Amino acid sequence: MATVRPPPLTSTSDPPPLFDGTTRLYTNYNCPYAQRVWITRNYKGLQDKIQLVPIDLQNRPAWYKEKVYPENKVPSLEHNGKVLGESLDLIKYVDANFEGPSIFPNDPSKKEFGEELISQVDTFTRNLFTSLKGDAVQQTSPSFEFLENALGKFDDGPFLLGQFSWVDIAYIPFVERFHIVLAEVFKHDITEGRPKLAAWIEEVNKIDAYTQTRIDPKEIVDIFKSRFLPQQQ
Ligand SMILES: N[C@@H](CCC(=O)N[C@@H](CS)C(=O)NCC(=O)O)C(=O)O
Repeated sequence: MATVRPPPLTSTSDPPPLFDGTTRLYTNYNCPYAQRVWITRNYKGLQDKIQLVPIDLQNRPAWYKEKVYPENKVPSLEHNGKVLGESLDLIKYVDANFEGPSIFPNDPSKKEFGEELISQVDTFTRNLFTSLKGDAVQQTSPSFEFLENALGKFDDGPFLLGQFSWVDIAYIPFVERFHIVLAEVFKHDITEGRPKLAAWIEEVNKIDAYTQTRIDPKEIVDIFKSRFLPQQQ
């Protein structure tokens, strides 16, 4: 299903009519954290209930920090007269406060393993970004081995908790980026010798709620080269 992406708001854009009862997800199309909440909104079928408000982070409107979210980051969610932030909290909040299929399993062993994987996700992403300062192929390897092992825990589906869940949503934006960058810049395929990781990426890419949030791989490579890999330019 093709969707239209509204253009990002810049320093010269007027704010939307704030706190008028509309639920708004302030986002940026290139941000992996914001992407988590965008996937959640799409997966739960909330396209008409949660409006996307993209912000140009390079040329931010002053009203965003002053009137919406003092942390001045994306994502944030305007709902019921309040603005909340932090992508992992927002996944939970959207799941708990809106209709649509749940992305949290009921099975206690899946709940427990899910919490364990979420407790590791910041370390996982930090290690990926740190690897770009050294031998990226070698230094990212333990992170992708960790995912390969995690994917072996439940055999009732190809996702991290068997069925698609918030844990897949938390990890995939970062795996998407490093899969592309390692292939394009370092000529390394992170799925080589990792069949479960390969199947997971393939299956996540069958979910419209996710594919609608993907950005052009070339743009990812350009962003990484300019921000994290100046020596590769
Ligand atoms: N811990 C936050 C991280 C959000 C974040 O770092 N967003 C970046 C964009 S990807 C941002 O807004 N950066 C703007 C800034 O730091 O000034 C979350 O999970 O939501």
